[in-house]
Amino acid sequence: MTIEQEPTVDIPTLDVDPFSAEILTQPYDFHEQLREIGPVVHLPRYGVYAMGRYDDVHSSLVNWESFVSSRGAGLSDFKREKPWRAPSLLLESDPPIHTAARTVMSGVVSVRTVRQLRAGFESEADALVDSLIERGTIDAVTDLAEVFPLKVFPDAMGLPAEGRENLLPYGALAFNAFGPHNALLEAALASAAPVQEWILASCQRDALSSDGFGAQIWAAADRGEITIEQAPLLVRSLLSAGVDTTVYGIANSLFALATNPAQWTALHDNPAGAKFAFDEALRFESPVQTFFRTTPKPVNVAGSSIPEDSKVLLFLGAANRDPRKWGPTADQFDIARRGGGHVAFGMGVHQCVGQPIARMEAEVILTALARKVRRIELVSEPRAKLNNTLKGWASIPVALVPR
Ligand code: Z7Z
Repeated sequence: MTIEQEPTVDIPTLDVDPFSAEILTQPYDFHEQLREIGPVVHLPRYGVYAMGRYDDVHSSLVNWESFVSSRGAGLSDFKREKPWRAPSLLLESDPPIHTAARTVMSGVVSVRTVRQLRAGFESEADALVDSLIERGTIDAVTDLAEVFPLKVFPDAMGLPAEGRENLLPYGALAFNAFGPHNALLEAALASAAPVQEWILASCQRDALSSDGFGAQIWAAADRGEITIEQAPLLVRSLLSAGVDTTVYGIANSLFALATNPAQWTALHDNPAGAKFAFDEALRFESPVQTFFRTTPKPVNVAGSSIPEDSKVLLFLGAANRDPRKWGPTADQFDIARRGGGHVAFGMGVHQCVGQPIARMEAEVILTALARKVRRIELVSEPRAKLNNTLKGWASIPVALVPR
């Protein structure tokens, strides 16, 4: 038993599977239920605790000592189960081990290093948007949101052109693997062996050009800031977390804009607002919907006592629509809101280290579109893409009407 600092209340239970196809595609009613029923909710289906209110999700993310990452950011507790791959030095670690890896990575993907890539990204974006406008009707996912990051990010990493088709399937695997061992994970695992092999090989020094992020990670190992054994794992982190997340983020932004024509018009009238539109889109439909932490000790959250050794599922997507934080229009997409403060990139010591490049990719492609496209209109039903962690689209057929 522990000494409680605060009075405790009973933790309510919800017999719902948040990883079911229904909730993965339409999570928002469930999110509301989760937020309203209490600050902490027990999900007996998986024997885990869950939070969906902004303040509680935020403070749990910041409190890395009570909500650790070293036991995995997925459902699996690394103390009890062998992870599906060697744990990430960044994601699946706590300070002080986390700190050295994080310091190297924030030097590699800094605002300064990313600034030097901007002009190149802008010409890629302009060329892509021009060719898409020429076609008129396109798929905003497979012709745009996948194409742009899959060109500029692997180039920035220093990856060769061959084999890049493995990046999206690897991301799908990594993000499905944070959830339960359901049909989605099974499907991702089915064809994963060659994909995993390619990723592993691509993390080695001689697979990477001498001027990309990959080479800079290896240079940090040469300087002794990390060990030589750690370098390929940090390259793997960028390949795991750097592609699907931005693809989903850009696609979700385009979906929100295409289905809210007045918002597109506002952006078209002021393309400099692209970066704010992206933040609001991340808040409105967060690509990373959930991940887990683990409690090494009992912990009290807003009067609810979570036992030691619990897995805790944090609903970033629910926090980002919590009316307690965002007011009565939380469910509306409004680029004038200035959605900053959302937890779509996480918060605290693990907050997305790739943010500078993710933001720059999104800003550059949305700016090019905003300048050149007067209207973006859905031409048929979008199709959702299912993933245990990511929310997004497999297909968004749109017409681009040039200015
Ligand atoms: O280090 C890694 O391999 C890594 C993988 C996934 C880092 C981060 C993520 C991740 C990103 C997990 C966003 C959840 C949400």
